[in-house]
Amino acid sequence: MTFAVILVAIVVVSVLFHFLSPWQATPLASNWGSIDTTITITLVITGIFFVAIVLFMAYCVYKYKAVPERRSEYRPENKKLEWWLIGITTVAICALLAPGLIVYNDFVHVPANAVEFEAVGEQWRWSYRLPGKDKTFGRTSVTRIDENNTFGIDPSDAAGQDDILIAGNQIHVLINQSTKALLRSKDVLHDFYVPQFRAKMDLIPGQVTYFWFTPTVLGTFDILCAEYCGIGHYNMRGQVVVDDASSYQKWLSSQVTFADVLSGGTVEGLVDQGQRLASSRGCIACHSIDGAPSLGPGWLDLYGRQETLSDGSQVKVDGPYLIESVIDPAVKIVAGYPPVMVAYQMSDEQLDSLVAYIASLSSDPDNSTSIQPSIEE
Ligand SMILES: [Cu+2]
Repeated sequence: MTFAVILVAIVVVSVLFHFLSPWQATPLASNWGSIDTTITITLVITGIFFVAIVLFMAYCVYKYKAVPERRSEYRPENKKLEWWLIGITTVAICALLAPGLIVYNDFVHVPANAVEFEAVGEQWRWSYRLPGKDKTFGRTSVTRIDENNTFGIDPSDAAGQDDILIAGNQIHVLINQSTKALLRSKDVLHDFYVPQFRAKMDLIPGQVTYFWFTPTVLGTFDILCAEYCGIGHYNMRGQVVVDDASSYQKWLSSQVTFADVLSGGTVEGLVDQGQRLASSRGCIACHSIDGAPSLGPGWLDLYGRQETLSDGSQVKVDGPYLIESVIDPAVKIVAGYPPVMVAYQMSDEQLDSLVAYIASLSSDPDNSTSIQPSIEE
């Protein structure tokens, strides 16, 4: 009897939890209401089966409880019941599968008027490319990827010259405009997921995957990597900003093209160069710049500070120490942090710019003025 009551209680609590739980879906912000419908259909069908099966178990536990002297009934076969079970199960499985197949078919059939953007994932950040005025992306190849050509665009392909390269984790899209997302990965599996759009797709190294969506609500939405991709996975976040036409044009006009990058673009100072490097090489995935806790030591007020190392010794954070930490991070680990950073190869100029950028995040003026060129010619 007790066991039957527990089973009934499990059913009641599960159903109540489903309706009363504070963890409900975020409001929909795209055209993919049909994905919500599919999830609802799945929940209803599996919910009905869950309730029916557990209640049937409770009934059997109660009705057929052990009674001394009573013998088990023997019913070797019941053709009629078997046909019913086969029929109901078949219908239910079709009802579970069919809506998903129909919606997925829509999800990868891109309307002709869709505009495109490309999202490139790597451990552990996002970057984006737009096709530019010719509406055609330039050819890419992994063999062309280097620190100046982070997308691996073929410079000899005319279609690539006007491609717009977006630095940083934020992409803008136009409201009520069908948009195709093309997805590439530089290293391992990632997954592009915007919960409010109900849209997600894996990034697979060596392939270009895609889907489309139409954003229907203005605002900023988080892009989450939804495929476990290494120790910094939790921090692999980006943002998609849904703009109206005028804000979108304003944003677009401030972006640089591949041709700008090839020609050296705008002359930038050492600190700006370091900031761009920190973003493009993914440093900021593990080192926060605003004092927030992160996988490695945060950079806010780091320069000039005394740090305690894992062996108990002290070190002052200066140029040479920072450079050593980039090119050979395992030598001096700050106490309390895991030894997970991989060694980075950078030119002397890049290392200097990175040090200048980290020093610029230090509020102590003595520290920022005492930057020494750390690499002697
Ligand atoms: Cu990822």
